[in-house]
Amino acid sequence: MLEKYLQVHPEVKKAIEAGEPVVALESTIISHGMPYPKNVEMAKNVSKIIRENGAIPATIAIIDGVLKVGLTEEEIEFLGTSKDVVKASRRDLPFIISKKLNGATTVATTMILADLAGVKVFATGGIGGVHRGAQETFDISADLQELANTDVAVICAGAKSILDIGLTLEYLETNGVPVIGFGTDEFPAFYTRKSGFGVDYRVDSPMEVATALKAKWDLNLKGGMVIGNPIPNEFEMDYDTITNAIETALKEAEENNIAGKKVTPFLLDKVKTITAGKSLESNIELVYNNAKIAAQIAKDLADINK
Ligand code: PSU
Ligand code: MN
Repeated sequence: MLEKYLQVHPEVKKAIEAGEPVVALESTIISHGMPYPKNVEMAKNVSKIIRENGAIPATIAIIDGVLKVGLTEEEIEFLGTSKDVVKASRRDLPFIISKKLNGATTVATTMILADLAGVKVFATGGIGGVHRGAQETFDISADLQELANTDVAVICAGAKSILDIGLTLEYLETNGVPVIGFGTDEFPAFYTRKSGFGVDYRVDSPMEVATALKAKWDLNLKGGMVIGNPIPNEFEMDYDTITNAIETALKEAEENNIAGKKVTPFLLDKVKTITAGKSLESNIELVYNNAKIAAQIAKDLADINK
């Protein structure tokens, strides 16, 4: 039944069946999160980094209505250049299939498809969350509900302060989603290493994360885990520069009545322009750093499951 919709790349399929480590990657970051050609360059390098760290990369997207786990370089190039790609969250899936569209998967949808294929570890840049002003707008990313329900671990550099980080953490707490600091006691804020908010647990090794994940799922404590891995020191942005850029971007979004799924891509693009591309460089570097740790976690998880 599943095969009717889902196509797992042969190399990825072989690895999953053999219990070898696989790391899922999202595609909204390629189509809506970064401009061409940096997006495609980033996506290819991320796959390379995952291989260098002993796991198989599986970039996830929907091509002509087919759910794909593991893309070819041509498919990555297509997603990075085509204007015809829908930002696909959970509710879009049935229609992207029925209308045979192309879809880029958000964190939420990447988790769903990874789980369907049997991939448990996923690396990205940042998760969606509770937006500032959500008390009025109700703008809360579907990523958070997915983390509550779907058994996939997400390695990210925290949440950007385009979001309300405090409310995002409260939401995750309510929904029973563990929030971990990898080598830190603070939840990272994407472009910066610190957010001013603590994490539930600090862990200092990939094996410790793998052990906790195994325990969680052995006990059927459904849902994911957020592993916050701070951006490396040398790529961190200046706090005032990024804070000012985000404030300006938020103001422009409001003035232009940007709403719904357009909000996050709009803000990312504005921040990039305001910082003259510096935020994009930081964004790319933190994804690489997450890919590396995710591959190591996937490896340790595969080892303890053998
Ligand atoms: N944060 C980034 N880059 C991104 C995204 C978030 O730095 O590309 C994307 C991810 O795919 C995430 C999605 O799942 O935005 C969240 O969108 P929304 O806020 O509309 O749920
Ligand atoms: Mn939203």
